[in-house]
Amino acid sequence: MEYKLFINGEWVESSAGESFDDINPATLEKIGKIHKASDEDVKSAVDSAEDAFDSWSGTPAPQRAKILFRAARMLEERKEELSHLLTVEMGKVLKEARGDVQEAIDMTYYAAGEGRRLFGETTPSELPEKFCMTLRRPIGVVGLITPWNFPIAIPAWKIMPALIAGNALVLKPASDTPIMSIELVKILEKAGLPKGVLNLVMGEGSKVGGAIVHNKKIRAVSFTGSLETGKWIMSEAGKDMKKVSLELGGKNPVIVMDDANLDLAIDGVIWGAFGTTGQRCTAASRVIVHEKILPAFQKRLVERTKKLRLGNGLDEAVDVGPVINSSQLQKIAKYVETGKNEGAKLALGGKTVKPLPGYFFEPTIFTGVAPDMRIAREEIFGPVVSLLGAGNLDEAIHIANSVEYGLSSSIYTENIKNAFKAIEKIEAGITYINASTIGAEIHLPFGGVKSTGNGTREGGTTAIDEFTEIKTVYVDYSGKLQKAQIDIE
Ligand code: UN1
Repeated sequence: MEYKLFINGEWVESSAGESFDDINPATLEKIGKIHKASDEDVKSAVDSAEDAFDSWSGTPAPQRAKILFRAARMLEERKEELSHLLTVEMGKVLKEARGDVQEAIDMTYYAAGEGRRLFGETTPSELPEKFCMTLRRPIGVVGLITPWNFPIAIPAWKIMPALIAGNALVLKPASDTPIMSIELVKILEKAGLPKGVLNLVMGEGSKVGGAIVHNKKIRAVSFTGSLETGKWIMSEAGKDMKKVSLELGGKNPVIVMDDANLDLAIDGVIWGAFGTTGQRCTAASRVIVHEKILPAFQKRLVERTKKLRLGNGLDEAVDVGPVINSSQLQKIAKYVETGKNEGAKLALGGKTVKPLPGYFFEPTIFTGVAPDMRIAREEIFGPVVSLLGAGNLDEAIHIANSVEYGLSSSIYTENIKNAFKAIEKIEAGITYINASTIGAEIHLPFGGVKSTGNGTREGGTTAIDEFTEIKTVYVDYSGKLQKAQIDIE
């Protein structure tokens, strides 16, 4: 199958005649030939978004919402087929692929509902016969750059709130998973989105992403991906005062207290660490266990993890799919070497395996990990989890906070005091009590503190904040000059 760029409502070929292959990471079969955008293609995409902006932003939001509601219904009808395609393209097991598509459905309905809200505020004036309010305006042409680990959910998280707010968009999906974005764009096209409102360009982040970030007509950039790229985008976009929202890495801790329900904690750690083959920003990558229960916890975790089945995600009996590509596989293997050299002990896994020709890595558990080791501080983005010991809750929270990231976090405890202390003290955008670090729902804010982001949040009503500007309006109907701060008693 050949997949073209979508510019100004047309599916067009790469103007440079360039393309790249989309590969199934489980089987290494080629599933598509993807057209690669040239600088000129990115420019046309941005120009057509700019042309479409006036009429789209002038369309009443409840009318924009009708298109989103239609798209949501189409996504729902095609859920099973899209989930299948998602597993083939990205590798996550079918059950999780269905979750990914469901997250896109949920976000599309949620954003569509915002079409009849998009609330501003009203508040009294300090002066008589004067009315004060705020309203939301779209930002303009917005660039969206999305990762491969949630190939349809994350594009939907960005596209839907941005559209309902009245922006015109240029989307660049990750080169490992462009087909899911292409399908999403096709659905929006069929649902009646006017031409030019959403444009799709594929290609390398450094080139195509760079061309988006550097285009003067782009007023905002929303990016999910690595810290390194996020820093680059922030500094480049900052030169033109573009609004930037960043959703970067995580090194998410699970604290397991000595009063925890151990079965529950083990279920949560396995799901958090090895679900999606550990390829979530929210993955549980550090488990900080109370020393009293550490040996028992470790033994049971290893026993349970051994039972996980690796293979093609299309097989419903498989628990863990492949990692996305060979460079990720090498990166994970390198981190395992680093962990061993740093003195951590491998309690399970640690090797590349070949149940199929694709990129598979065993679920891996490190014990005896010290907080200053690289495997305890850096994002691995693979099926590798580190166990650390702590003598009490304060120490556990201290370790939890000792990394640069702050996305998700979790504590297992039956003690309400411990739970609330964790809520208060853990430096993270998300804290789960007696649940794993993954499982965010679309109608709540999603994002993190410290190097995980720049203070914005996706999802929830905060998604609307990400994609709107606030206009403050004063209406003086007194018919005379009234001076704020001065004409007061
Ligand atoms: C991500 O890993 O980038 O909470 C997003 C979760 C999912 C979203 C993860 N709902 O893990």
